[in-house]
Amino acid sequence: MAEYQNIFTQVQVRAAPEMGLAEDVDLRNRTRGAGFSNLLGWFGNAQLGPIYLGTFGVISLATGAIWFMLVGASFWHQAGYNPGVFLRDLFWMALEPPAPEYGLGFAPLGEGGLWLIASFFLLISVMTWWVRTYLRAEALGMGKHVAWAFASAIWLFLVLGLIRPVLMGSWSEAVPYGIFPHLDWTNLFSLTYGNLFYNPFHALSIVFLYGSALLFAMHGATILAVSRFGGDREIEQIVDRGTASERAALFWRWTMGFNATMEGIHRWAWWFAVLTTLTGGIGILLSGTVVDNWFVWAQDHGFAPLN
Ligand code: 07D
Ligand code: 07D
Repeated sequence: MAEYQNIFTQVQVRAAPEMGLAEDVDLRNRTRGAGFSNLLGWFGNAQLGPIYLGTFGVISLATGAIWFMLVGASFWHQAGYNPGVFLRDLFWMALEPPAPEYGLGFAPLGEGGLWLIASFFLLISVMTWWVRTYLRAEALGMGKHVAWAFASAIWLFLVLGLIRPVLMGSWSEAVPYGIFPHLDWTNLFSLTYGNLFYNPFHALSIVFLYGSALLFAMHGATILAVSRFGGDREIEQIVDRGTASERAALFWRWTMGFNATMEGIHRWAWWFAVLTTLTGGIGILLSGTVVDNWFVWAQDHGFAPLN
């Protein structure tokens, strides 16, 4: 039986490109053409474009590229301008923030100043990308769910690199740019504050992270399992329940006694994802500002052994 395949689909539609809405959109900000790619078609929609750049898109891409190039230039310098060393040590090199003695002041370029400049550009890049998600949703008459979810990730990002360092009075508290060095920073953070596992907000963040994976797996699997009954048209099924929705709901009521609704499952997913970084940011913000040692804090609150 010919079935519609949801991913790695063998059927790729080819027609005139869908150019999308034109009302109230400044078309000068949008690329004119659109193409098709088989490769993209294996992963999702085969159509590439039109892409809306706009002022914020351009600022975001430009400042993001500057951040990336500054970090890369620092690595290139550290590698002694040797391509072999650069490639060999790429994952271990770091652009570090200034040392504690500089506090929140500026530092010489080679001693953290470059980290400050690069961070400024990264901040602009992430914030303008957020504005872009908000404005593009508004232009399409959509809700702002993506922008607010992204804002939750940005909250953790800001706590890690801006808000907490400012509260602690030193840029040295911020995260270095580097693949393994940022993992070393994460490990050291946990050790410095007496084992992050005893930070209840870290625990909550893990609950929502694991929960997100579980919910995503359950929802993705459920929709794939009923796509042969039209379940992948899930949004229509919210207002007009068909056999796919009925079966999907019944499956979960049979196996666990309860089912989410076709609409509600997306709210579950949204909240779980959003709460991962929202609770995480609270946990990081409290570390070193309000609580110096999470293990001792847990002892005080009766959930870590006293000796
Ligand atoms: C799959 C979407 C695509 C995004 C990707 C990331 C860069 C950075 C540039 C060195 C799911 C693109 C990466 C542009 C490289 C330069 C100049 C998202 C997807 C593919 N981390 N972290 C990674 C970041 C923090 C931790 C990988 C960023 C905290 C652990 C990647 C931030 C802590 C592990 C990465 C950030 C922390 C990682 C894969 C910012 C606590 C891993 C990420 C801006 C939360 C994993 C070697 C991924 C790994 C990993 C990027 C912050 C912990 C390099 C941009 C400080 C324990 N982190 N991270 O797929 O393999 O995300 O590390 O806040 O095990 Mg990290
Ligand atoms: C980082 C949000 C910001 C990212 C943004 C993206 C770009 C790139 C480019 C697309 C990830 C910007 C993107 C610039 C664009 C392209 C190409 C989200 C970010 C805006 N932990 N831990 C968490 C676990 C331990 C530690 C969260 C597990 C140890 C620290 C998560 C374990 C120690 C921090 C989590 C474990 C430790 C965390 C992150 C197990 C280390 C954080 C959630 C099983 C030895 C962070 C409160 C997330 C946090 C965090 C999981 C262990 C340290 C739930 C499962 C005990 C310092 N840990 N952890 O979504 O919020 O991050 O903590 O052992 O800061 Mg942890």
